[in-house]
Amino acid sequence: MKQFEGIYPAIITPIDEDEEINEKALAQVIEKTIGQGVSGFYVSGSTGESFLLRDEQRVQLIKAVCAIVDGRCDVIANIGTFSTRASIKMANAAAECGVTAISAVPPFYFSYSKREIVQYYFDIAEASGMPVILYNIPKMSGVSFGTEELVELLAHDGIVGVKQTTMDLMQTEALVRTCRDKAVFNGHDEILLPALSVGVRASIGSTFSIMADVFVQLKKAFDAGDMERARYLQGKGNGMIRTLLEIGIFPAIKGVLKLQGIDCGNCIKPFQPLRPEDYQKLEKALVDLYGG
Ligand code: NGF
Repeated sequence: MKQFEGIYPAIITPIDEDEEINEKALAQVIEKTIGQGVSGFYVSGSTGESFLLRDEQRVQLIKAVCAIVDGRCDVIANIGTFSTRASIKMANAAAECGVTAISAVPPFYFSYSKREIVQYYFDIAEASGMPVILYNIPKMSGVSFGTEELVELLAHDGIVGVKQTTMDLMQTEALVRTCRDKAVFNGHDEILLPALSVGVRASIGSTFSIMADVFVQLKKAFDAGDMERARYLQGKGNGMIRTLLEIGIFPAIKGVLKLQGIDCGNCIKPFQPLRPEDYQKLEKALVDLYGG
């Protein structure tokens, strides 16, 4: 079974003024982060504003990322959407684009039963034949997976991992220990170091698009047993994350990329453009992170 290890930016979706995908900026973000040592990309996720994109835009995005990456690292595509049938259609399209694996946010809005959610994942895995990574993001999806439920899902041959966008490190530790042949991804960048300490080997995160180097170095320091440096780097990253969260994480990430010289446009409305005072805060956070 494929081993997933390292830092995976949950990539933003650059758009132009008409809210169409800007593939040139996408390529710039990908090249910058590959240069910083990432292991792959998580595309069409929350950070990618996937639920604000039209279906054909999601496919365009996945196709563009696969073409730009061109086999240099992994591409994981979130294909989850409102119905099982639509998710399978998106999974098949992603498979044709050449992704390494697919991932799926649980079905939301209607409060589905556990039985319905489990079957949703089994149906996607069986119909697509693609390796599936579960997407545990209770804060946004409203679906709180229990540990036993995740273990049951992970027992399926087609389900190869889970992305834990939760602060529940007790659950993450239990999954790493119990499901040894599966990939457990950390999903909150601000707790990468604690997640590594419970045995996690890979992390998917939105802020890696702007500071992958910090987190690549953090993991290297952890692996070398240099805890002082690992803690220092987590603290550096968290300084930036505090500012991003204060402003609004996804618009703020695009704001930082703009300050770094890559104009990815705004987020899709109803997200609002950043204000001058937001840029001032981001400029300061960048100086604190990388120096003047
Ligand atoms: O933004 C959220 C919402 N989570 C992201 C990440 O898990 C999203 C996380 O990096 C993701 O993987 C995706 O795009 O699908 C946070 O932004 C970061 O830890 C700051 O809190 O929970």
